[in-house]
Amino acid sequence: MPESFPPGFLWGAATAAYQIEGAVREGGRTPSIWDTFSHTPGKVLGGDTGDDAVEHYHRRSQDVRLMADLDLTAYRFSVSWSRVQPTGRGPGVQRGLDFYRGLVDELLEQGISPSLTLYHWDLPQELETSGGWPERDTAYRFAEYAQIVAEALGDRVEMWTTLNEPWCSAFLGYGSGVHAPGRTDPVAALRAAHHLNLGHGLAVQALRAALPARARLGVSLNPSAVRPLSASPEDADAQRRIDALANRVFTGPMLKGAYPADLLADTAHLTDWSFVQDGDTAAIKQPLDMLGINYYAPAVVSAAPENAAEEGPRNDGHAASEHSPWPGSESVCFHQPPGELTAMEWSVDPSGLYDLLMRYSREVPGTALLITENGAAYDDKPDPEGAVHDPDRIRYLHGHLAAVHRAIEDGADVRGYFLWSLMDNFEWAYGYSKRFGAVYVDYETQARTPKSSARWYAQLARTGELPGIPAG
Ligand code: IFM
Repeated sequence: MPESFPPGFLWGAATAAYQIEGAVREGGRTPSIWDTFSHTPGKVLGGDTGDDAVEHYHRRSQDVRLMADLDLTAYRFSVSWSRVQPTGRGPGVQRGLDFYRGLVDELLEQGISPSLTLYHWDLPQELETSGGWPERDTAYRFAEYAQIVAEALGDRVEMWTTLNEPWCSAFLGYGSGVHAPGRTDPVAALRAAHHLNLGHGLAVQALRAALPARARLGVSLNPSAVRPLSASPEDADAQRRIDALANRVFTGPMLKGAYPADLLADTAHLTDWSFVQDGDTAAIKQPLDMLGINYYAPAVVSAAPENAAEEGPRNDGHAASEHSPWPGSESVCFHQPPGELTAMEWSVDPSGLYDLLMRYSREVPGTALLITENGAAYDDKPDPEGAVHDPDRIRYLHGHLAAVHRAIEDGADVRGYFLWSLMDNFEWAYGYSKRFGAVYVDYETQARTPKSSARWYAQLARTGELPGIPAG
């Protein structure tokens, strides 16, 4: 029997503004932290930037037709904050808002449900210059921006996500410095995490006030499926520490209304957390209609061995840095699980996705789950006829979708799946060297070619039944 998904299950693909739009100086847009960072020598592989990206700003209609051709029923995109509210303060800019209005209208004409993410890492540079996410004011600015977008698009968008992967914004942006703005201060990273949480809570309140009752609100986290290397108590403690810093630092306040006591204890030598003011955790814990889960690979951790200094670089799946993104738990070791790897050197292990879906089904019963990102990078190349065959990606997707199906059978309320990514794009610190797309982009000509995985996924979107893995 083929694995069938529930009727109405959303079959989508996801992108993010800075990774695809380009046109960074058009329509009144001002620089974001990623413009500054990518133009700083040595920060992005090959000196790549998102200046042109894949020219989606100018190829929007072509890209929507491509989605329709692939039978997608949903599309997840993010809004560039500095395109719609340049500098992050003051009124919205119609030209910027019109771009997204046009995008949404074209999607709706094709029967594709838009899913809008307000923040996918591109803070207006001026707000960073004023202190960025480590400063409380940024949370208020974010809520104001959310209201502007809600007033402009609330009549036509039903699915709203506040933040995408706030862990990356806080800990890669301010801790290890491998993402914009490239700061390497563990306390700034913890402060940023709190103000991202606060921004989320304030934005949900602003969205609820501005949007019609039918709007569905959520957040997309990248929870870590973190596993201990051994059954030792030391490795169990390493797992607990990373679970606190990767997962519960966000789910604690957002879903349960409190920071976990063990997180506060693990970081007490760095900060007393007095930046959390009275009423903050109540403001952060807002009822959510859906929880977005972004999943790529699990993490395997252990306590630091005696000879930790000789261990070599920490292998936690993120771009290498001499600064840790794990404040207070810098000594925890990350291990490469055995088995198949993607081009990111991330292991292929769908059981991590299953485990996360079951975990959050238990922890937040009554909240629908969405897989808001899942996918893999491979070194795709066109054959002499120009076709792009990516059997590894088909196998990756098949395995992960079978895990989603199993979770649904076991009671998880999963409503949709967004493949990362619709098309090849700017992969942050790795520039254009890593291809996650279901659609191949020739960066010289900007021509788009659906890979064989895109056709495979289209069949799934059309039928709701998981296709087999093609032979050969
Ligand atoms: O490309 C990113 C995306 O922007 C956020 N989630 C992970 C993807 C792959 O690294």
